[in-house]
Amino acid sequence: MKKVVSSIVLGATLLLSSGVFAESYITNASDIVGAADWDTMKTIRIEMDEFEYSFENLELEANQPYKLELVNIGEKKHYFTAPEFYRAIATRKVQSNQDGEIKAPYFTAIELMVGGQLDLYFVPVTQGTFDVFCTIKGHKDEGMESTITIK
Ligand SMILES: [Cu+2]
Repeated sequence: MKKVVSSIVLGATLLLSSGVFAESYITNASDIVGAADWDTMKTIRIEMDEFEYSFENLELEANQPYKLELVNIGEKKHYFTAPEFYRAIATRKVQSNQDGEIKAPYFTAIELMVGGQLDLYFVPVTQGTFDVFCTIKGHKDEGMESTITIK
């Protein structure tokens, strides 16, 4: 009997977590990315340093294609961690001009080495204000957090 109960609990947990997963990011991202007019893309350079991002609140327009150039101009590694934001956008790719590109349905964090640059290509979809912060120990406490608003 105990085994049956735990199977039911496990099944429910799997169902629940897969449902949450499906709702937690833009599932038709490739359609949105494909329909976007990338000739109208706006490029925004974001610099990361000790211990801040080069914006306090970044305002983006929904349905407007963007390239965020994430650049680490500091002397330490930094993260662009923004789990809610990445789930609110249709991601096209993350590209390094030197090393290639990564295509994924969404990201949760992007890490920049000292002197590194990665470009995030995406279309904002879900309106709201989302936190971005550095997950390296102590950096957020030093002030390395900002917000991104999709209007
Ligand atoms: Cu940092």
